[in-house]
Amino acid sequence: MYTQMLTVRRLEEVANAMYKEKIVRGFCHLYTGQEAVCVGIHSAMKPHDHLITAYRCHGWSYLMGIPPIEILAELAGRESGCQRGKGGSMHMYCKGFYGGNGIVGAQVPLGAGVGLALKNEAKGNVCIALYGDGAANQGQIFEAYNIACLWRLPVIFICENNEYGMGTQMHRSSCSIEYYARGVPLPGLYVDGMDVCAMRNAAQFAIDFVQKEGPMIIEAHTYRYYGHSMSDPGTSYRSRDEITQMRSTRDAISNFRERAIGKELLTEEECKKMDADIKKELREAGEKVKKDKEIKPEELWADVYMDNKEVGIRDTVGNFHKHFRVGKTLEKDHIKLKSFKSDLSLTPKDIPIEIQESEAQLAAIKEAQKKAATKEKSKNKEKKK
Ligand SMILES: Cc1ncc(C[n+]2csc(CCOP(=O)(O)OP(=O)(O)O)c2C)c(N)n1
Ligand SMILES: [Mg+2]
Repeated sequence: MYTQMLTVRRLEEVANAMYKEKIVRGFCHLYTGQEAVCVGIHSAMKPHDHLITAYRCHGWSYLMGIPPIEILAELAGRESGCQRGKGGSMHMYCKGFYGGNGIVGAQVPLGAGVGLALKNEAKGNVCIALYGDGAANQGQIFEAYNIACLWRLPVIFICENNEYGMGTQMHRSSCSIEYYARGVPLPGLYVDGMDVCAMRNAAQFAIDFVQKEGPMIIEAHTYRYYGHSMSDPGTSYRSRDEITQMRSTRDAISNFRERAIGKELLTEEECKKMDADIKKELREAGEKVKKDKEIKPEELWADVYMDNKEVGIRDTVGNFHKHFRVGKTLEKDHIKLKSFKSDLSLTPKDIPIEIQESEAQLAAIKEAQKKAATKEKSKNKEKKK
């Protein structure tokens, strides 16, 4: 758990540096400060458990099985990225890990849906759906609680309360900051999210509980050290003192290190060596990624859906893009509802109307281009004459 927490922290340091060098473009939300939440929960999860989170997802991507070098490559938009550079910071996925979601709160009902699939599969696994204090007041969160409770879905709803939603402090956005108690009749646990052992214990309890009793909530009280995203210095709505205070008294990594050394599970030297090795490995990964290339433009519309039922991609008017797959396929591994049968026998008459329209438009465009070319030819002929 110590190496994992350090890896998450150093990974974000490399991401931060790559962003400042303009190698990472677009969005980038760092998880620094919150490492105990992901590492503690992950250490209690079974390999067949599933998870979905919001956009602060680099740490989770690593823990769910994406190698750090593929995460850095994804951030840099390179071909060797876990999504071939097309997802970027907020959209990373692997077996049992459904991202990486940029729409605040949207991952919570999705997580309940994954829970429904798992219940149908009846293999005794659970889905964990994480969201922030900033998402906790949305209607869809309560709708997801409700249906998950009615259907006794094996879902753990985890509110990562880092005290801020962008620049808004929790007291200003929520009339009750007891996020663990807001899902009545769902039971809730309040946990120190800066303590990796507490997070592990809570997750162990919850994984067992939700399989037997249905969903529950965990509030992980944590803190983010950097601003909301790379474009936010993070000091206009909170004081530098507050951040320094958190880092020096509640830091998950240094507190765990002291505890482990105190109990003679680790030595100071071992800790230093682990840190140096991880730093070196990640720095080298960052350098390697910079030399990688981006995908070719025609791959932009590949891998749009996994089980696509339509031959063409809707609304790509004028450019009739077909579904095709280039990236790694997860098809064999993903969960399928028992009642769900994908339609593999599509015949032309089954092609949805939008695509037929699009085909007709494409034909019209081709016709117009042909006409224009003939006109151009005859013009040139005239000129020559
Ligand atoms: C539906 C929706 N509304 C607004 C936004 C803009 N937005 C991005 S992050 C954010 C704050 C979320 O805060 P929180 O859930 O506490 O997560 P944290 O950033 O603290 O991890 C908002 C409002 C969005 N992405 N999606
Ligand atoms: Mg927050």
